[in-house]
Amino acid sequence: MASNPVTVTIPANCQGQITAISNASYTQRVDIKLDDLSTTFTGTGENVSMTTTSKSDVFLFMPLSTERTCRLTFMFDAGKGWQKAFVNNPIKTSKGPFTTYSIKSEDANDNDNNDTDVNIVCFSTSAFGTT
Ligand SMILES: [Ca+2]
Ligand SMILES: [Ca+2]
Repeated sequence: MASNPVTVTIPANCQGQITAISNASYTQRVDIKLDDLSTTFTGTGENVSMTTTSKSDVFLFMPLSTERTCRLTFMFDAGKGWQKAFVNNPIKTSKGPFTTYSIKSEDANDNDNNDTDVNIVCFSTSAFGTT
């Protein structure tokens, strides 16, 4: 189990996107902070794209020349206000110019571990021209 908030590293010179899917009847919420950028995804239902504060199903970020930390706080509302969820350890995959993170949370006792399913895809802009 990971801490909540959980942090992952966005490599230098990477642009990318963050998306989140709900697989739960309780309302799901993820607060995201990346440098001075922040948003909140919310949603409910099975296999439903969660949406940001501005009603988008994707949060995009531009590359920076330095590595940075993305902080995510996973919550849910079972009718008693926002409570922190259990967060599974992020699964990191690196292949070619892509670095991805899969982070899933659990809000109750069924342990399907998919109530919020966040995917972060980073694409290195410095990969072009390499072989
Ligand atoms: Ca669950
Ligand atoms: Ca579920």
